[in-house]
Amino acid sequence: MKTTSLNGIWEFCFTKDYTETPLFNSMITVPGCFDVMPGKFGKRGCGHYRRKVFTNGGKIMLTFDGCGVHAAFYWDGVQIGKTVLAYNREELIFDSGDAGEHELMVVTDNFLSQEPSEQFKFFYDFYAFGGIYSDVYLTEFEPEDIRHLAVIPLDHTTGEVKIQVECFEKNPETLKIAFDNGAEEEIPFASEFVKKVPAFKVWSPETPALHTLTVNGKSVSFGIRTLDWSGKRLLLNGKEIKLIGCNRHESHPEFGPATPENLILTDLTAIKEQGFNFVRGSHYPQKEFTLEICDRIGLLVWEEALGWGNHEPELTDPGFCDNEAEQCRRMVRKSINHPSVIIWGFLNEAETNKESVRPLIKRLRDTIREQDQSRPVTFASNRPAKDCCMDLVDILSLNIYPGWYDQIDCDPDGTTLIRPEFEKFAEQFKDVSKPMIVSEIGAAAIYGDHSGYRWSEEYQTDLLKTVVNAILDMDRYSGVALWLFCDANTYVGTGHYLGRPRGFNNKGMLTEHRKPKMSWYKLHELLIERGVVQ
Ligand code: ADA
Repeated sequence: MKTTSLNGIWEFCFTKDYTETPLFNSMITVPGCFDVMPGKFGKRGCGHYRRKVFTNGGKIMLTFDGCGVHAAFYWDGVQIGKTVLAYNREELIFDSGDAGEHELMVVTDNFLSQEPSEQFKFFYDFYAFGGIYSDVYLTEFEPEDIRHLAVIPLDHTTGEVKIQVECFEKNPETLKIAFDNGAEEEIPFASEFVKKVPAFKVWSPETPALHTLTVNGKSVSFGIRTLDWSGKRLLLNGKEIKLIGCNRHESHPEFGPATPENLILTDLTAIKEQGFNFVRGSHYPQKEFTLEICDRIGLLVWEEALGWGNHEPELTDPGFCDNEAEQCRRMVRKSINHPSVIIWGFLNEAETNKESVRPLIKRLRDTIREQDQSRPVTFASNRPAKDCCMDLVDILSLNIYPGWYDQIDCDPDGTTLIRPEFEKFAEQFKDVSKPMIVSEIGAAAIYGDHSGYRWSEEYQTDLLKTVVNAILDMDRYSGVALWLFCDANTYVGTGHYLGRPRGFNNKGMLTEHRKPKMSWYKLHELLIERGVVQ
């Protein structure tokens, strides 16, 4: 099996719709969004990406790790697939024809439609960029090559792991297995079996030890750690853990979601060095590179399928439901080996106060559990007081904005609303034997506003410090993901409450160009004072 990256320079053309003939008179890099380019910023239309690919002939697999809003894929002019699942992995297996040079073309648009079945809606509070924004690669394989290898840790005290093997077309007679490039063991083929990792080390945020498993030449990296959410506390490797972290969008004004690796590494390292142990990948499946870094630096991740504020008509639409379930399936399959991923999520802030939505929530939970029972499943609810679906999932996750959206006439000090709100939910859920976390909370701050009022760096600082202190003080809460790591592109004028000055969600602790606001520094000091960071 041979995997080759198809990232790099591709021929490119932008057209305003599908009727215009593409001229391919310019170039673009892959990954690369087209609507961050000069002259195309903010435009809706189609990006046509084209390049030559050399193969040895026969069946191949092309993998696209994120493009959209919609995309169609062509090989030598023939359509080989299409997707409506932005941010999700697409694997296309087909006969590439004779050995030699071929043409690969991707046509991807950033049109937002009002169709209920659409996954990326016009009202989402983050900008829908267009293009191929993640890695593309080619895999040339033999029928018996291994397509997918999953390693699921079972016991952090014995190093036992469950291994699942899936081949491309045919199962080989035997499997040659080695851990950490050590001695090879040959066993009869099995699609699932249990092994003990020799001389294993436990993965944790403090000691993010990784292992490698190689089976018939295919290698994957994994970590040994276990999670327990059977009571009110979340346990990592048998010990209670408090998640203190933030939400992060894979976004930058100059790159959209085609964030360069250097930026991802810098963001995640900054989050870790801040003293946070947790990042919620809002609101879509995460890039491989992002998760690889989280594995390596020991940052715990909540990964979720794309969704935002979806309403009953979509949540009961068969097309939307099938797509959301397919997203959940692909997300788990893609990320199963990452020890950093400790929570699976979906459908941020859906209308989960409607009974009619329960079948979908149950379906998504079951889709995830069918593939992985080693991690808890949740969704972030912005209506916890009247939510009727939270009993279906493993963690109670609250998106609440006391001191910002709620009781907005409470000036001068909305921060006094935080603890009472936390106490209210602690009381509401006191008999529910599930961990509870605040999955979003925050306040916007315009960089440089030092008025002390709402929108100032001071107000944001006070609010976030109050939140972190309360979460650290209150036993009922297993953690918080502050909203938001850095300011991120969204829309002005789409009716978002209180508006979105500059076309950004300004609740970042850093600006969109990663300049820290006051809250970033002050929270670090607080985490030192509270003994969270040494
Ligand atoms: C919600 C939502 C976020 C963001 C936030 C806000 O909680 O989940 O994506 O829109 O509100 O800034 O209002």
